[in-house]
Amino acid sequence: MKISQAQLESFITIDPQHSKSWDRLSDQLNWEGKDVEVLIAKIQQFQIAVPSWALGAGGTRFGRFSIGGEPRNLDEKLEDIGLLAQLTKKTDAVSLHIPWDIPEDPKAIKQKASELGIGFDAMNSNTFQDYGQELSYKFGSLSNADPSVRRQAVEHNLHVIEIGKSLGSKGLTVWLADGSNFPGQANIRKALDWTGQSLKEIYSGLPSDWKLLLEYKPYEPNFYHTVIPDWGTSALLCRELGEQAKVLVDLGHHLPNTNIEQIVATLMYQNMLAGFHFNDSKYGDDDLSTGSVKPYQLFLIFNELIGGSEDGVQSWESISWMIDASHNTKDPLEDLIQALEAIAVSYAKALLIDRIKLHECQMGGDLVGAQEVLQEAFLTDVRPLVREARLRSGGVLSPLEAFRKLNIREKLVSERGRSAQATGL
Ligand SMILES: [Mn+2]
Repeated sequence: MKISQAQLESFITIDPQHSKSWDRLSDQLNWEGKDVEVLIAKIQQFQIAVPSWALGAGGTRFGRFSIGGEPRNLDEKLEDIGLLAQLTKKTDAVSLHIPWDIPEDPKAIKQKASELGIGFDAMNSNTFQDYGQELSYKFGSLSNADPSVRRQAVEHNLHVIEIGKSLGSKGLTVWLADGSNFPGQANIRKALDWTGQSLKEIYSGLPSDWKLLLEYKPYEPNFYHTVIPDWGTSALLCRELGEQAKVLVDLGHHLPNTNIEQIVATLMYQNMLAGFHFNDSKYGDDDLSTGSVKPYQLFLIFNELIGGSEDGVQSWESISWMIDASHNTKDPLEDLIQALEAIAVSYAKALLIDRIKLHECQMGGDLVGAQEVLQEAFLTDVRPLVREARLRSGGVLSPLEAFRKLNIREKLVSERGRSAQATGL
């Protein structure tokens, strides 16, 4: 389904409440010497990809509760992202998961996506689950002790690149579930070596204008050792591959209290940051809505991202942005609307940081002043700025309100059925 312009009209009209709050905030920003038009343009340009697996209700190992009206095929997944794009103007790309999203007719899918204003972000391969392939990944894929399993996993990734090429994607994301559950089970050094060799074969099939995004994760689904547990191991492997390979940071893939903004700063320092998978967590890879638990951490991450790009160590444009969360108790579309909003708000707050003053405080050892500079920006209510940017892009004032008042979920349920479950993960 697509929302007609007429339906959207009542959510776009000038709202006196918004006008008042926007007048107040823009006056304040002008007074502080900030260029409001530049801020708006930056927020408008910032687009975050949505993965196909975030459109259905996720599950846990204990079960899955369907939300109803979930997309049943790739066409419907694109339609859902089209809806999000219409309302929020904050997403313009989908990240596909192979084998679940293999297009029967790539040309037709590409056409449909472009009609919805959607492009194809990085492709995702699957070597963490057996899904009809010949050899099992029970004991690993790219790191498997059996060379024929490694070969199969390499071939799969090369196949994913081919599918991506037919759709206009420019990236391959590799998340490796490989590892071991018990001490002694795997030869840790050899598993890493085999992984490096397998990745080299995949990398050699990468088109020259693509990038390889290599993810890391400390534990789960393996609980004793993970082959690529941290950013350092990922960076080490990327270094061996070449310039097109960079480290992908998934916010949920860290042990509790890890200083993620430091990892971002360190990777940018080496021009090694491939991109982000946004989500939030309390304990582990919880896949909670971005910004729901630690909004200050997200703001500090954006502080490093903006600082690194403004200082010229790594360009903003070279970084990929994606949401990677799939919650099991929320309406997935409402969850994504909230996440897109939280990301935009964090980014907007970080844009307000007085970087000259922060630099002076850092150089002068004024730690109190530095904290004030950061919190001054963080505590500013930037929602009128984010709304104004969205309205000017043709989005609605409040995407969540529009989603609910237009009864979009009910319409999807009647169109697709109460028990329609999204395909894939
Ligand atoms: Mn991820």
